[in-house]
Amino acid sequence: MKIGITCYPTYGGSGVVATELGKELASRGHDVHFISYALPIRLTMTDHIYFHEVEVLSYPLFEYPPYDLVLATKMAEVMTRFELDILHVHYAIPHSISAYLAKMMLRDRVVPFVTTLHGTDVILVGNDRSYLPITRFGIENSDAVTAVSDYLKQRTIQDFQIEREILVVPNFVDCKVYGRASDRTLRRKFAGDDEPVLIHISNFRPIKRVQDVIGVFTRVRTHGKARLLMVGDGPERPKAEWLARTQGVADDVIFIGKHNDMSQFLAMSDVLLLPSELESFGLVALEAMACEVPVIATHVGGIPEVVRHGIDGFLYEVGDIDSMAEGCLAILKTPNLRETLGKAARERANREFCSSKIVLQYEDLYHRTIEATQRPH
Ligand code: GMT
Repeated sequence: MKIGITCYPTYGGSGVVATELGKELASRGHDVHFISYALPIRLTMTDHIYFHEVEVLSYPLFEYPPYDLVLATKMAEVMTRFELDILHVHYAIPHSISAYLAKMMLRDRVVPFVTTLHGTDVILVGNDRSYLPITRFGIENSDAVTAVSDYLKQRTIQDFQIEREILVVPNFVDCKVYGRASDRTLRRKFAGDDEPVLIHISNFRPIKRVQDVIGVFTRVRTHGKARLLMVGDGPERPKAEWLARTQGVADDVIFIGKHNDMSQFLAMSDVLLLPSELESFGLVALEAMACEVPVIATHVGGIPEVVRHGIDGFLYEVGDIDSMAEGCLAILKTPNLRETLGKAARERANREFCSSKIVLQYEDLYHRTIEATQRPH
């Protein structure tokens, strides 16, 4: 197939999922055309992968340059020139609207589009009445819609009064790339052999509650040596750095910043901390599980569909940092518990969320959607 993919190219789960999906599809022989304003961060140009940059013209009249229109124009151009069979957009706003416009612009052919909902697109927009009608329009007029968890599907149906079918296709991980590291060289750069390594990876937005990450670590640190790796960057990073200083743990908290390869940090860590206020899926939890890293997270959104409490890690109420610290200490101090949880987590990631299996679901959906579009109504 010839498949177009549009996503946000910046750091964030939706762009990562779109990029990994495109790479998998290309490795299976499909031609994959990425259409975005920059090269997605994890994208490497290999056979069958193409990138089309959307360049936004600025003009003094435009206080807000209309990216969605330029994107629609580029989508229509790529659809025609490369004879795309289907377009897959990740994140409803504005991508599904641009895809709809592009589809309408074509005269000779119909190129269907699939919209994948990732979470903040629906949940934040759902709370903002100014975007709600256009988001609902995009969802209703997509040729197929998927959501990354059952939670997100139900939330979308409820918030937008959607009646059309929404298919749940969970996020996935490449279990060949994500796994436990046997070589301790990288780990020794950050921690002594007697120091467990806790890790947090995010875009440091308020929804991630980085203050709770520092709070949990501070409590764990009072019971013995430990180190915390903070990977990523975003608006709450200064607050996290300040808290680490004021709570007296700054020497043991390492802020790594943005990085393209998270797998190497997860592969050497002992516990992942994900105390988010909300996650529609929690991709980083799945990536940690594939690396045999137990997860301490919140019982919110789609996280319980990924992490099983007491089997792959432990789930708590939002803000309950005392219990999270207790769970963390149990993992670190109970003999073999980290290994037992880690092995169960890896086994689940491999069995339920392996990229090779999930990509087949998308391929099947593309075939069905193309076929339905060609069928006379
Ligand atoms: O979590 C973020 O702020 C980034 C956001 C995104 O749009 O990239 O992540 C969302 O999509 C990810 C990939 O499907 C999910 O794993 C995250 O749970 C989801 N974030 C939220 O729902 C807050």
